[in-house]
This record gives sequence, structure tokens and C-alpha cells, in this order.
Amino acid sequence: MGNEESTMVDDSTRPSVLEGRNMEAVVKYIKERDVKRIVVMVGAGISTSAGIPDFRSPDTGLYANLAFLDLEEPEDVFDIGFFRDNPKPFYALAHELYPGRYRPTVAHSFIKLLYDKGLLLKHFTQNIDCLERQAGLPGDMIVEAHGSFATQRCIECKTPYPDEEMQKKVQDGEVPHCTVPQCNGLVKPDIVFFGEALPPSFFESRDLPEQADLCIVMGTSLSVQPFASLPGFCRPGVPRVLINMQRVGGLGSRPDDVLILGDCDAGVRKFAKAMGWEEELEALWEETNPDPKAREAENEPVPSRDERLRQEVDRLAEDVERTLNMTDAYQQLVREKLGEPSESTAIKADSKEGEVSQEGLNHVFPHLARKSR
Ligand code: CNA
Repeated sequence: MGNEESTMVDDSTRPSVLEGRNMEAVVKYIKERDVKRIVVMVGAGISTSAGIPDFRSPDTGLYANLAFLDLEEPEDVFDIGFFRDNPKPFYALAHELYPGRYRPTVAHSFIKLLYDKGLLLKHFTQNIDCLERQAGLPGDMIVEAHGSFATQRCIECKTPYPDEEMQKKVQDGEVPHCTVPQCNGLVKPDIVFFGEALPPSFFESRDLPEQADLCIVMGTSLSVQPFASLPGFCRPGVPRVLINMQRVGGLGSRPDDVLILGDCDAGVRKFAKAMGWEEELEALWEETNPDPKAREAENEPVPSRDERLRQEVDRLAEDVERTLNMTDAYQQLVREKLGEPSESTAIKADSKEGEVSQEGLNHVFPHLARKSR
């Protein structure tokens, strides 16, 4: 396994604790040293295979694709000052990123597996997508260093805003306002924007990497401080494994750093295989499959002739219904072409110059456009 193409080893220094700077040596270290305090540190790269773009990958990253939002700087979408003036670009983006639309990746399930095995000390994430929670990792094992969509509050009086209301507003493309009538401030998910402090949980857990006996860093450019300094807090002699498309943040500079360069999902699958956990990992990931029909279908008996006939009638009835709906949509399109008013989403309906229509996001998230059809 150590000779795989995606496993690049910096041989300039001999390891001090590991037998070699490769996955097999890490697995041997875990088993022989009874490792039980693993810290995991991740970023947007562990969610890209779920369909959520990262920020900085050229061409595919979010920053490379936000030009149509008509922002001076793509980072403005996460700027608290900009949000106060115009929250609509953020809510247009939130509509696409909101939890519930994406399935956790194998990398998320691998972290859950470390927890199930009793090996996880803490999981540090920069991601705001809540996919770790969705993969089953308990909230108290996660430090969401840049906050997340899990909770939200008024930016003025800090009154929390109800989850269901928030979900509805985001789905409807509306900007939520504080429920305290005399306040009516803007509501924002507890995501850390530029210009805001990191959550207390980050500072409370910041010394945990020092207690770790193994560190795994995945899917991050390690370019945002203070998160980027976390791997540096691991004690010398504690192996640090980087699973990422490219080498980042000084990882590889210590004798016991191991670089597994390539895709995160492929990397954790190799890790699990080397640990003898291959099937457990796939089973755990399968639990996150949102399509229970697909799972049930595998165990379903073959339908009888009568059942097949009934299914065919149902299918034809659905086809007719869909055709009628398409006719409605076509009529609406003709009305629009003739300049008559048509139904639109809330954001589009009152869009002004420089604001955003939800449809405009389709080229950034083409997979969603396809899904919603
Ligand atoms: P980043 O700066 O965009 O870096 C991502 C890193 O992951 C890069 O080094 C990529 O090469 C690498 N990468 C991308 N895809 C893969 C893959 N499939 N396998 C292995 N490596 C891959 O993102 P960071 O997380 O480092 O930057 C911190 C920002 C990004 C935080 O503030 C986040 O809130 C923010 N962000 C989060 C999400 C999310 O929640 N999913 C999405 C986009 C951005």
C-alpha cells in the first residue's frame, strides 16, 4: 500500500516514531501503540464529493463561480458589514447550501467510524454544512470552528430564531427577521462571517491537539487562521496524516508526517482497508443513503404479474399528470414572453439591480438544477 501512486512520501527525513512514512506504518502505530486519542481537522474538501463546492479550487470553487452575484469581492457574501446592507446574496447561497440537500461523504462516515471505535478525541471542522452531524457524529464531539447552519439568531439583539421557521424562510428564498417586534433585526445562521469572533467552543478545545496521539488532516487548504495553526499544536513525535489533493500548511515537514495526496474518499477507503474496517465503513456510509427505496429494493421480492400491471397503470397516470403540469409551465413561459406577469420566487420577485435570482445559481450548482427537475 505504501507504494501507491497517490501516496507521496517526503523521504528527506527518516521517521522517528513510525516505521515508514506511509499508511501501513500509521496503521501499525495505531494497533501497536493502542492509539485512542485521534484528532481530525477538516475543511471544504471532505464535502466536495457530496456536491458542495469548496472555496478555493480553481474553476470549480465557490469563489471562482460567484461573479454572477455581482459582488465586488466574492468574499463579500460572508462579510458581516455587507450582510447588514444586503443579506440577499447570502440567502440566495444559503438556499443552495442548506442542510438536508446533501448526503455525507465516505470521509464523513470514516470520522463517525473512528468515533464508534472509541478512537476519536475531537473533530475540528471549518465546514458549515453540518454533514458530520448528519453522518451521526454527536454534536459534542464536533468543534464547528466557523459555526454552521445548525442554529441562528438575530444579529442585533441575539435572540435565537426557531429552526422550522428558518428552514421555511431559506426554502422560500426569504430573508428572516427577528421575532422580537420592536427589534426586527436581520437573522443570520451562526456561521462565522469575516469580522466576527470564532465560537467559544473553538477556544475551549484548542489545547486538545496537544493531548492527541494521532492527527488526521483532510480536505483543507489550511489557509484560514486560527484554524490553520491547529496541526502545529500536536506534540513532536505524534504522527500527522494529511489526506488532501495537494500538500498544505507545512504538513510533511516533521519526520512523522505522512502525506496521502489525492481524493479524501479514496484516502479514507485505503485507511479503512488497511485497518480491516472496509466493510464497516461502507455499511456505515450506506446508512446515510437518503433513498430508503433504493435500499429496500435490494431486498424486495420480484413483483407478481398483477402487481406489475398495477405499477404500469400508476406510472402512466403519473406521466399524464406530469404532461399536464408541463403544459402549465409552458403557458407560463408564453405569458412571460408576452410580458404578462408570472409566478416567481420571492427573491426574484422583488429583485433590484445588483441583487440575485435563485435561478442564477444553477450554473454554480448544476447538479441541483438537474436534481430539482
Ligand atoms: P478551501 O480553502 O477551499 O480548500 C479546500 C482544500 O481541499 C484544497 O486544498 C483542495 O485541493 C482540497 N480538496 C478539494 N476537494 C478535495 C477532495 N475531493 N479530496 C481531497 N482534497 C480536496 O477550503 P478550507 O476548508 O480549507 O477553507 C476554509 C473555509 C472554507 C471555511 O471558512 C469554510 O467555512 C469554507 N467552506 C465550507 C464549505 C462547506 O461547509 N462544505 C464549502 C465551501 C467553503
